[in-house]
Parts: sequence; structure tokens; C-alpha cells
Amino acid sequence: MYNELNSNRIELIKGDITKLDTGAIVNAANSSLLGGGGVDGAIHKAGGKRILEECIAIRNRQGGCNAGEAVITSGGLLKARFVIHTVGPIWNGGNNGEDMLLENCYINSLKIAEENHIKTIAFPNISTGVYRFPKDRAAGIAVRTVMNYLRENESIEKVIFVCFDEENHSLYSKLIDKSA
Ligand code: AR6
Repeated sequence: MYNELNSNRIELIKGDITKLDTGAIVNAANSSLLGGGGVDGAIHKAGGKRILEECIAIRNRQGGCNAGEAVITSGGLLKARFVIHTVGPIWNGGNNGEDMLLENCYINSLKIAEENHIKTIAFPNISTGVYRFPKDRAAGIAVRTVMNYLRENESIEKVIFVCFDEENHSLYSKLIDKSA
């Protein structure tokens, strides 16, 4: 029953997360919160300067964001109402807490979404680009963590995994099919 419930609340798409019309999209940021390349660069470019201004205000308040944690800004010019910025771990061999930090990214993003009454949230494949986290391992952590969270928390209606590349899309398809 739980699996059925969860699979209805999980969606997989291939494409550009900046185009989505969800309550929130998640950004794979860095701890400076000042933008960068990859999905971070795309979100700041499409969302305009308001997002950066809000990130700077957060930095001034709390001094950036550590790996595994998340902060929230408005969506600026994006269709999504909010952007949740989380900082993935930089892959460093796998014995340096990377798995748990990545899990925390998903949990803390979902928590901050709930606190802001967000019903639909879209995740990119955090840490699997510049931060070099192995894609299969990251996909397993992402799907398992989100499913466990949804099982225990009812207020989020839909989580969308947005894969930019074919390899991630295929890994996620298999994992989601298997648990459906
Ligand atoms: N929509 C969805 N996914 C995307 C998009 C997009 N528009 N663009 C890239 N991806 P990365 P990280 C995918 O490198 O590994 C930044 O410079 C991409 O294919 O964006 O967490 C930050 O400022 C990959 O699967 O993030 C940090 O310094 C995934 O997003 C650093 O990179 C994550 O790749 C963070 O590295």
C-alpha cells in the first residue's frame, strides 16, 4: 500500500528544471550560495537577480550553507514559486560521510518545503555533476530517501526527479519502476 501511495507521488522527467511550474525547484548550490555552473548557473540565469539578492541576505544572516543543509528563496522570474538551495557533498572516495550528506540534502529540502506549505517539489540529481558523486549511488540514495520521507509525511503531494542526462534518467527509471 505504501509503495503504491509513494509511486503516485513520485514522477520522473528528463529535461531542464528551470522550466518547471512546481511549488519549488531545488538547486544544487555550493556553500557560498553565490551561484556557479551547472544547474545552479541555469537557475540563477533564468530566475534573475532577486534570487541572488535573497541568497546574499541569507549569507549575511547565517554565513552560507553547509553541505547537507538547505535554505529557501523566492523563485524570482521562474515559474516555480520558490527555490530551495541545498549543498551536496563533493565526492571524495565515499568514506567521508558523502552518503549521509547527500541523504540530508533530500531530507532538509523536503522539510523546508513542508515548513513553507509547498506541495510539489522538483529535484535535480544533486552532486552528480561538478561534485562527481557516482550517479548510480546518488540515484539510489535520492529515491530511497524521498520514498521513506513520503511514507512518513503526508503534506507533500508530489516529488519530481528531473534528470538532465540520459544516464541518470535510465538509472532513476529502473529504481522507480522496481519500487512501484
Ligand atoms: N536542469 C536539471 N538538471 C541540470 C541542469 C538543468 N538545467 N543543468 C545541469 N543539470 P551540477 P553538483 C544536472 O554540476 O554536482 C555548481 O557550479 C547535471 O547534469 O549542477 O551538485 C554549483 O555552484 C547533474 O546531473 O551540481 C556547485 O559549485 C546535476 O544537475 C557545484 O556545481 C548536478 O550537477 C555543485 O555540483
